[in-house]
Amino acid sequence: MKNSIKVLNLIILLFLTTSCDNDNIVEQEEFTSAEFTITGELKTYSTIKFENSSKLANKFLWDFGDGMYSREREPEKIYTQKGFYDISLDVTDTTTGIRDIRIKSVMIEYGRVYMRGIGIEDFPDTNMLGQKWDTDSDPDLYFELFMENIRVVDGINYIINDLNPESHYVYWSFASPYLLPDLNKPYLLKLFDRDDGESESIGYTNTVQFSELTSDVPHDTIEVKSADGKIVVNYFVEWE
Ligand SMILES: [Ca+2]
Ligand SMILES: [Ca+2]
Repeated sequence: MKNSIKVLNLIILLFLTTSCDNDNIVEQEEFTSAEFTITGELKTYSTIKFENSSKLANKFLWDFGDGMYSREREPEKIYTQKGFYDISLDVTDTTTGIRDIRIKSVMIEYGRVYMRGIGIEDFPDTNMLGQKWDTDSDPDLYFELFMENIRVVDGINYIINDLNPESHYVYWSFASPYLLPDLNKPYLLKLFDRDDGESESIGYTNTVQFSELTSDVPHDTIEVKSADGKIVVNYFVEWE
């Protein structure tokens, strides 16, 4: 009898232990937890998407770290300022009242570049034949800005006639800042002299990709030269 009670106790103990273990496993697997991933370019004025992979939660509160909040399950977000942001997702299972929070930090870089003017620091005195740009008077200068093979700014309206030959410095300020449509494409500037309705090429600069410059401390001016170094151009830019 004594032995059989012992065996029974052991069986009950085993059963309890097993069922306890099972309960624990079930609880751990189905515990409310907050989790998310961030997709998209981490740049200002880019749409960033938040994929919500939280478990056992039906109430969500997103804090984007810039004073903005959302209660959507999978919100989208556009940052307009460069900086570090702590993004938190606070989830609740309203039936159990269990809550969890997940925080991730992101660095948002500049996503926009405006050009507000172009400065010509220098250009050659003469053409390839060694002739002056203008036989009767001083050179007459204008530019065209290209993105790949597309002319994005036609500077013919900004032409400066009869430049002082002693000073090759010219600064063109745009009436309204020009937003560069694609920072990943190469930009270059072509310079022309114009007489009697005909344009003569002075030359063009090396290309610059503004996307390579957006992670750095932003500069107000970016200097670009021609391959032979005779044309020196400054882009005056603003970052956003
Ligand atoms: Ca000329
Ligand atoms: Ca002239």
